[in-house]
Amino acid sequence: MMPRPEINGERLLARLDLFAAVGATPGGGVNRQALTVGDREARSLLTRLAKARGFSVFQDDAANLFIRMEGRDGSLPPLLIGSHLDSQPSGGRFDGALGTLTAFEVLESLADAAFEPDRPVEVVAWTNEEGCRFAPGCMGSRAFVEGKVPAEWEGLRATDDGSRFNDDRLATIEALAPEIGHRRLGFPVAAYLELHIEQGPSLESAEIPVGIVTGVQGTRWLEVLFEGQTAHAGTTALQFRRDPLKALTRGLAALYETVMPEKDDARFTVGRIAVTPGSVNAIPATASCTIDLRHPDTFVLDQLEEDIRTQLAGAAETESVSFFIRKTVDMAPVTFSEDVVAALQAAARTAGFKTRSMISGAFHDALFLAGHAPSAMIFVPCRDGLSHNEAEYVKPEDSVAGARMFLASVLELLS
Ligand code: HGY
Ligand code: MN
Ligand code: MN
Ligand code: MN
Repeated sequence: MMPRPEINGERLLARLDLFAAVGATPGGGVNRQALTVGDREARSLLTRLAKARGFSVFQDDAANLFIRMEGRDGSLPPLLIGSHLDSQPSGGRFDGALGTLTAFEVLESLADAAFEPDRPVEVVAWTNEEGCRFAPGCMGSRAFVEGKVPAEWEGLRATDDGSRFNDDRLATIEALAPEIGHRRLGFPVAAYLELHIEQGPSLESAEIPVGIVTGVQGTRWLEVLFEGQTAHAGTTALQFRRDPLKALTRGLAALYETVMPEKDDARFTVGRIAVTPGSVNAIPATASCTIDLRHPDTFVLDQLEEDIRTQLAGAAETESVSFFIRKTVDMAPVTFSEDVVAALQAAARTAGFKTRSMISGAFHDALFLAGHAPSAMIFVPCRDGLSHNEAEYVKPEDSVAGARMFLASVLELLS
């Protein structure tokens, strides 16, 4: 009788420490932005670990990284599990990495028990989930589902050093090419499962170790630009100014004070703001910002997007400046597969976990995979629900419990 696969908690926790050292920041977090040296170092580390276990490793034209365990019938579409290794510039050591490393720990625990699944099981580390260095987010999973690298990404420039997306994508592929195989973009997948930290407070406050994620809310990113006239700060009377920053701040104040509070389940964030020419004694020529807008309901997103355009255009008119707005990301809300959610609920019963069903406030690669294969997610609690912050933290016992739930779910999906 084959031993039942077991998670090796110590091994997982040691791996989390190992990867937390890649791109480590002084504040205890990580800066492993997509397609940078830090991202490549994490990919190379995971590749070395995978090859040491005898798994085969591949990448595709979007630099997605795959680790394959063979099954009895290699022609069957694999069960795909994973997340991402790229991070925010002041990111935490668990966002993405926990999901990727628990997926790898599941593969290792299957191998430890000489478990031979009917179908292959593959771990994936998706390219550029975060979208902060190159927008949009979830580039790797989107390209995988679409089967191509979208042409409009050709000209993309990195927000940190201005490098070209394609240059960094190809350099990342090149870096591992001698050691691993290459595959075409996109292949049939039996089901996709991703574990991730909740990045919100509800599991921790309810003291529930496992969230069963039934869907993801919608996300839209907008880029806003006001153009006025730069002039002397000391000699230009207020009534003769065409000040784009005054228009931007007036418009944002209206959105913060009146529009957004009416929809308390909406999420409105201005993450980046810039002024040119940026001289202390010159009225700005331009003022620009990014907007991240989220809500579970597409109709409400449409309404809020309309309100944003109206408020900002009105502020531009009041200040006699030009106004431009561009949508760069539009991720519609998704509902995950009822069958996979049911398998997670069955696994939680088998493994003895109390769970809570919830939708995700953050977007994830599973949002795109949901359009390609039956998909769902598992959440684990993180301290104070804090994420996209160097202080992001998951209790060791919660990381291990999440991995055990992940293994139980994989065994359920393979049964
Ligand atoms: O922004 C997001 O929702 C994801 O965490 N990158
Ligand atoms: Mn993430
Ligand atoms: Mn993130
Ligand atoms: Mn994600």
